[in-house]
Amino acid sequence: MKNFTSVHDVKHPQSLVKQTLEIKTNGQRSEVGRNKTLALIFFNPSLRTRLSTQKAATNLGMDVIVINISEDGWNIEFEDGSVMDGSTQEHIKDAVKVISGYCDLMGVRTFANLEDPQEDYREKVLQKFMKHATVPVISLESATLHPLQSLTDLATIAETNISCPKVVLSWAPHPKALPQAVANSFLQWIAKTDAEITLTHPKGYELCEEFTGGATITNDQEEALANADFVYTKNWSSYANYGQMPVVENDWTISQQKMDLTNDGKFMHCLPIRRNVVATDKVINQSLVFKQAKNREYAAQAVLQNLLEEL
Ligand code: AN0
Ligand code: CP
Repeated sequence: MKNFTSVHDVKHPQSLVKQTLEIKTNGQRSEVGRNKTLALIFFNPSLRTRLSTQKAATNLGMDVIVINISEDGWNIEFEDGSVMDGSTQEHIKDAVKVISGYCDLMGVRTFANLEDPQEDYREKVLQKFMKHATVPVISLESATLHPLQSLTDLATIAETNISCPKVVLSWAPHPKALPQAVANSFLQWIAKTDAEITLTHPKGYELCEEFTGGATITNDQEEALANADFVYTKNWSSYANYGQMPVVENDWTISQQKMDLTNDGKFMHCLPIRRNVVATDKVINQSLVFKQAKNREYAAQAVLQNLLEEL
């Protein structure tokens, strides 16, 4: 594995899932990262990704340096050839080259701006890192994908040992427009498993077709939930009407009554979650969300280990 930015960077996604669970079972400590440094660059907030990746790196004996670049760094210029006489002070190509000199692996978090779909879907910021970094790049969530989360989600499903599970990906309400990254990425990874996947969302919240192949799609949430083994829930804003939030008439919050339609289904969410908006307290309290959050550490460690072995 040369970089970790999507499922396409991974030769055998199922082996990486297995490796994640082996790390969980057999203990985390190793010295494979001794004398190596991981740089974590955040353009956007994070709790889980930041701490789990940092912990995973420490488990491998690595040193970690972290910067919230939007707050602590100079204002970054992204356009090639621009005359930088305005508010930006440092060009991305210079910043990434400099960061490369301080580390052996580099992680970057950069959310969608939800204004220009072309810019987001061609991964403007992540691609600049890929272009200018001289060390492997790990996505800590990009404009359109969140592969560390998806690897974790597959491992969390796999450790329940339900074969050919029925997995539902359901849209849920949220007061602010959110990216499609978690949902896109989950679909991309779950397609590599034996799961039967149903996607449900209100009209107007269709995802980019690049990611929905192989999924059964319905606007009827209750129909989708029938007999589900896993209910993966996430809000996202419109893709077609990019970044907008078309009005939704029905109640899409996941309640206990809705979970009762499932096959004793397990509720999943990447967190952070708006309680009693996305799902009710009762549903969240009986869910897999904390297992998912903890599994982020093992997934990050599996990814770091693979990248370190190829240095
Ligand atoms: C982000 C998102 O929806 O992409 C991060 C999720 C891991 N969520 C929020 O901004 C609330
Ligand atoms: N699930 C997840 O990526 O959480 P953070 O945004 O807190 O890192």
